[in-house]
Amino acid sequence: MFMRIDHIGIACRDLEAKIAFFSETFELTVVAREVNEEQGVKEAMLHIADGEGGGSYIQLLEPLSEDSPVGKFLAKRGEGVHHVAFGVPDVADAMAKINEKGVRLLDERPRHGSMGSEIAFLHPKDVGGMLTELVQAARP
Ligand code: V0V
Ligand code: CO
Repeated sequence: MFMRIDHIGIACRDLEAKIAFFSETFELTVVAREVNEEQGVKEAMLHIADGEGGGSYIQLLEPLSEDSPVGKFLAKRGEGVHHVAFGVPDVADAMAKINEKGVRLLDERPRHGSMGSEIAFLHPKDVGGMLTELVQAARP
């Protein structure tokens, strides 16, 4: 079902400062920047590698408001790893198969994600405490 790790999402207070740190320290290139109102984030994707069905990235996330998912996470836990996203061939199909196994979905249908992807989240309490995202990358 999972083809690769699509991205690791990192919650940060100052997106520009973290972009500078990650790109300079690890020699990574920013390939996309987006404001996603629905998810309450301003985010940047730093490219690591290319894989089957899409690439692998670090996703830096700054909240648009305190009551957004990332805003609440920062208040509760501070900066750090917020979620792990796995690449799947078909997000709706993966959602159905995973939900059948008793894992709660946080989305009833796929949402718009970074770089034209289709995404959905799984409840962290059902995945060993890890907020998990499914990503179907945009077709090239
Ligand atoms: C909360 N919890 C987490 C967590 N956030 N555990 C692990 N990782 C996280 N990131 C724990 C929290 O400590 C609580 O456990 C429990 O889950 C319920 O959390 P809560 O604080 O009561 O509830 P909320 O209101 O903070 O909601 C948490 C959830 C919410 C996960 C339901 O953040 C959500 O719906 N997230 C999905 C959307 C999202 O995160 N979007 C931003 C990324 P205790 O304390 O009760 O034990 S957008 C993105 O990645 C994009 C656009 C992309 O990739 O393209
Ligand atoms: Co993400």
